[in-house]
Amino acid sequence: METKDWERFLIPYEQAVEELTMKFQSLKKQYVVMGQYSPIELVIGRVKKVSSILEKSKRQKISIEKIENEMEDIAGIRIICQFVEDINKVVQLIRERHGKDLHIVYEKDYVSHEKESGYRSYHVIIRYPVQCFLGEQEVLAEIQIRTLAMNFWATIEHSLNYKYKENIPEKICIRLKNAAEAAFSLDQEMSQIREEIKDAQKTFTIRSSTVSQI
Ligand code: 0O2
Repeated sequence: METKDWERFLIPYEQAVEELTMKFQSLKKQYVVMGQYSPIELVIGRVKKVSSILEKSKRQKISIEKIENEMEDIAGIRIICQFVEDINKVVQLIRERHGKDLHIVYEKDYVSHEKESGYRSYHVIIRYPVQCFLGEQEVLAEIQIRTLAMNFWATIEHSLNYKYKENIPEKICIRLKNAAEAAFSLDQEMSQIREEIKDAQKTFTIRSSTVSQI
């Protein structure tokens, strides 16, 4: 494909990323305005670079004609949460939208079933309709939902390892895997601390209301 063709091809993906990012950011804002805890901490969106699309199509043996129907993450949304439990809440929010403004194609749970590399994240593959110049067009998009700790690990590992797996010494891969486990332990520890704070707050509220009744 020529540069102009790629530009045209990517327009609906750019629109999908912009709309979805805005929708999830707005959802976060609504939680804040309503004075409620938001399971969404941060929303990031990106359209895959042409060089990455070509590299992935080569790696996964996807012909150029099939990219549109087979490459699921040209449009990518990343939703970052504070706590592991928030991931399920966000997935639930997305499931509630199925059949409304998006269609869930399938889900990949790399949180309970981490990848060989140590990667953890929850992926929801969706079809998202965008209104284009030539009418409605549905594009595939990947929503990745992960905690701050999972994102910290994935960002660093991606730049070090993911694309150059074969060239990274086994020793470093093992250390990266250990680091992924450490990040997950941190997530679990933070969740426990949060639960204990909640319990302490409940006890405090019950005690202070009993005192005010006396
Ligand atoms: P980008 O835009 O550079 O992040 P494959 O690419 O063949 O492994 P597939 O079949 O498309 O994967 O789906 P999968 O495994 O769910 O991976 C899709 C995306 O998840 C990747 O996109 C990464 O963003 C992320 N991911 C998956 N595995 C790992 C991992 O081991 N480490 C890190 N850091 N990220 C991972 P791309 O293609 O890398 O694109």
